[in-house]
Amino acid sequence: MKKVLVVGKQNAGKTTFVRNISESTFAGTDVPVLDLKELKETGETTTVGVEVNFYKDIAFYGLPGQRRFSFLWETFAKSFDGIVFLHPSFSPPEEIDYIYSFFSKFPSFQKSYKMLIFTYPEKMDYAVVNRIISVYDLPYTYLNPNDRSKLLKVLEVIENNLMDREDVVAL
Ligand SMILES: Nc1nc2c(ncn2[C@@H]2O[C@H](COP(=O)(O)OP(=O)(O)OP(=O)(O)O)[C@@H](O)[C@H]2O)c(=O)[nH]1
Ligand SMILES: [Mg+2]
Repeated sequence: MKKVLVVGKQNAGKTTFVRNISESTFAGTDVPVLDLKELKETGETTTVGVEVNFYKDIAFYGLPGQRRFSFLWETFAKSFDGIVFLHPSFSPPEEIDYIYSFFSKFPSFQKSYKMLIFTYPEKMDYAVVNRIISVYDLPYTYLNPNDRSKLLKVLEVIENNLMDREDVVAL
């Protein structure tokens, strides 16, 4: 069983990505977001634990986007075969810079399959996307993770790139 981490900032689309692999096998940990001024729910949700789903023999782990849950990133970063960075096409790069530097410190990172996925393709900011592509030099694509047929194509690419890699050994 291969292990792929799905990381990225809050609202990048990680839960949507992991859930749409297959609704029936999804295990999630979202809770409603509270507006602390109004003391009412905003109608949005955020992930407060780790979510998981399976595509063939690959386990996808969606990690929470908020930095206050980065103790969970730590645990899951100990061993992985692939890492998918989701980033909204219009968001300044600070958060992906932070997340990339966090995960790149772990021994699994170097040999892992890495991919950049720009979400919200309809809101694309070329300056942002070009800056990120040029800094990280990783395979990348655009995807609204609500678009399941495109998501399945992306999963196939990830699977093909993971196949001929050795399983990672936890250190
Ligand atoms: N229009 C559009 N909406 C998107 C896209 N990706 C995600 N969304 C929506 O954005 C909202 C938040 O998406 P989530 O998948 O919950 O985001 P997340 O990355 O899991 O966020 P956290 O768990 O808080 O870190 C949902 O309503 C999604 O349907 C996209 O590419 N385009
Ligand atoms: Mg989430």
